[in-house]
Amino acid sequence: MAKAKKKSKLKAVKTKKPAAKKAAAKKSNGLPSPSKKPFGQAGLALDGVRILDFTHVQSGPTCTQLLAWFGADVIKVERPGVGDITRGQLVDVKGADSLYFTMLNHNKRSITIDSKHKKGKEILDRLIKECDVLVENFAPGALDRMGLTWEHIHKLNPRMIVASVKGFGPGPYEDCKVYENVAQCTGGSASTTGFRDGPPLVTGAQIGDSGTGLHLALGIVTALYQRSRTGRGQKVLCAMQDGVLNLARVKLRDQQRLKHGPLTEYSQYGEGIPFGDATPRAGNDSGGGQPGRILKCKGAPQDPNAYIYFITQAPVWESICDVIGEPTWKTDPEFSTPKARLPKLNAIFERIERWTMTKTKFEAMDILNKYDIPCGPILSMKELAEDQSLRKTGTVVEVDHPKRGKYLSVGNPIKLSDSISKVKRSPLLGEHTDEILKDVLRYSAKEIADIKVSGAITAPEKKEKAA
Ligand code: CAO
Repeated sequence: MAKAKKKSKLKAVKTKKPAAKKAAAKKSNGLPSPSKKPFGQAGLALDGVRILDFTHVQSGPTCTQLLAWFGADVIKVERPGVGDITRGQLVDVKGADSLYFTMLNHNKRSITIDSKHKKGKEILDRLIKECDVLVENFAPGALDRMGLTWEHIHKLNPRMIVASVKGFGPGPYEDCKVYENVAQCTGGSASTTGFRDGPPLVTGAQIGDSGTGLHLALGIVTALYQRSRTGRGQKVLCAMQDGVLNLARVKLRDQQRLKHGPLTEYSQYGEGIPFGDATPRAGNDSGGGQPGRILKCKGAPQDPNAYIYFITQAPVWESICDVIGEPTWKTDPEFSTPKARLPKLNAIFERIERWTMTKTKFEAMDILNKYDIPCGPILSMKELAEDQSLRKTGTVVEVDHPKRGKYLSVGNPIKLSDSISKVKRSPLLGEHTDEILKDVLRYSAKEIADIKVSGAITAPEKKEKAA
């Protein structure tokens, strides 16, 4: 009897197990149970993802650098002897890779392959089979001319995601080569940047290149996520014009508002200057509904960065009046409401500037912050490079390089609590060619020796010298 009881108990346990498992899986959405490892010690977010990095200059490299910081194995393919053209552009230390290159290619491995050489093509095909994502930002058609069409890649590896940056999407300009400032101009940024009475301006922030690289990185991780469900890769395309327009979307908002009357938060409204049929340049006016300007502080204009951005946010208007010494403006109907202030913004900001000019930008920041008045000092690159809080968070990092010594770089600006980026120096040209041929592509020592003499991974000049 006791035996029978035991048996039935066992049976009950046996039958319960799969059901319990199923319920647990349902509860966790099919995900593994939460890691017991401390945060930051469970590997990196993109561990196991391998990227065939065919990028150069800035837009593509910013994308693959981000993926590398998140743990992807990024294999940068470069032309033998030359490499990414930026290695030799804006050189500051003779004989060393330029900062242009080193600051855009951290945490990657470099392999040199002549993609137009027969043996080079064979190596590339092998790499395609081993990688999850191919990222490129060649001129339109260049990848196809190498023989690496979508059909060819997809046949070799149906799981491959092929991600591209181009200047323009399909349309009249799709065949054009594009650099940063061209994208800023064609994406609507330049026409809306600068002062109304001056020419269009480009911005210092590289919204065309680095901005599009960011868009592409998001496209890639999204495609990787979809692949975990569908099992297949797809094409990801980010056109620089589209990326800039996306970042300038508030200006397309204003374009449509024009149909319904003047843009009252623009200084030109208060100055009585009529609006045309396109979003005008707005100087340093705030892009949102809260009027803002860049104002001089103590030391300006001799010090080109002794300025502060000051926002006259409506909820803190009374504090602003007290701080600048105009307490009557709190109740004066000419100044007390946002609507009443709009036509007088020039006069209001002139008065505020008379106050900011009595303070350094940091003193002004300290005082204004006590009252929650939104503001920000204009920080120079020198000040940012020396900022200790940015060093602490890893946003500004010091990196050591065998040929140039120590240099500063911008680390990963995206902080994940369970995938902590460590910035490693950029690779020397072809530094990892041998290890990738051996460990990733599993070529034998004899095969590697044959590849070396084939000319597929070495520059023609070097071959001549050796002969
Ligand atoms: N082995 C052999 N050949 C290689 C190679 C390798 N490893 N890597 C590149 N090449 C070849 C390409 O195949 C191409 O040859 P073809 O013209 O015969 O097809 C050639 O190098 C030049 O490539 P490219 O046209 O892309 O380079 P470019 O300097 O003339 O143009 C750029 C640069 C950026 C304007 C262009 O690549 C482009 O428009 N890219 C898309 C938009 C973009 O990313 N712009 C931002 C750049 S950052 O400001």
